[in-house]
Amino acid sequence: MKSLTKEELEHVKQEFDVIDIDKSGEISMNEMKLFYDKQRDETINNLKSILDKRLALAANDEEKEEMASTFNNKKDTITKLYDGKYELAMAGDVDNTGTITFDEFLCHEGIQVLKSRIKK
Ligand SMILES: [Ca+2]
Repeated sequence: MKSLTKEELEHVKQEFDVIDIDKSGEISMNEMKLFYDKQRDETINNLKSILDKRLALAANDEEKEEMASTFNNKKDTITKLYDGKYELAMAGDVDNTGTITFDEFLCHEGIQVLKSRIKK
């Protein structure tokens, strides 16, 4: 039976504390949403700045339109991705209280850590 190392456990705890904005010891749906919305916005903003640089170099309007449409498609994909991550994270609320306790978070995140270990 594999278990998390002290460092991995510490990392999960740190992540929990980042999401638990009001430090109540539980992650509310709102806190979880904010966490993933922030990641989503950062990802989209990065893409947007790449788009802006490429638009400046575009040869013509047609190319610009194509770039903008590719960007919009990616934006939709990213939005769906983070909505999915949020849904998945809240599915960790096994006792249906509407909040994620550290134990629930650890169950969900701990599995991700162990999975990533297998991939290595
Ligand atoms: Ca909280």
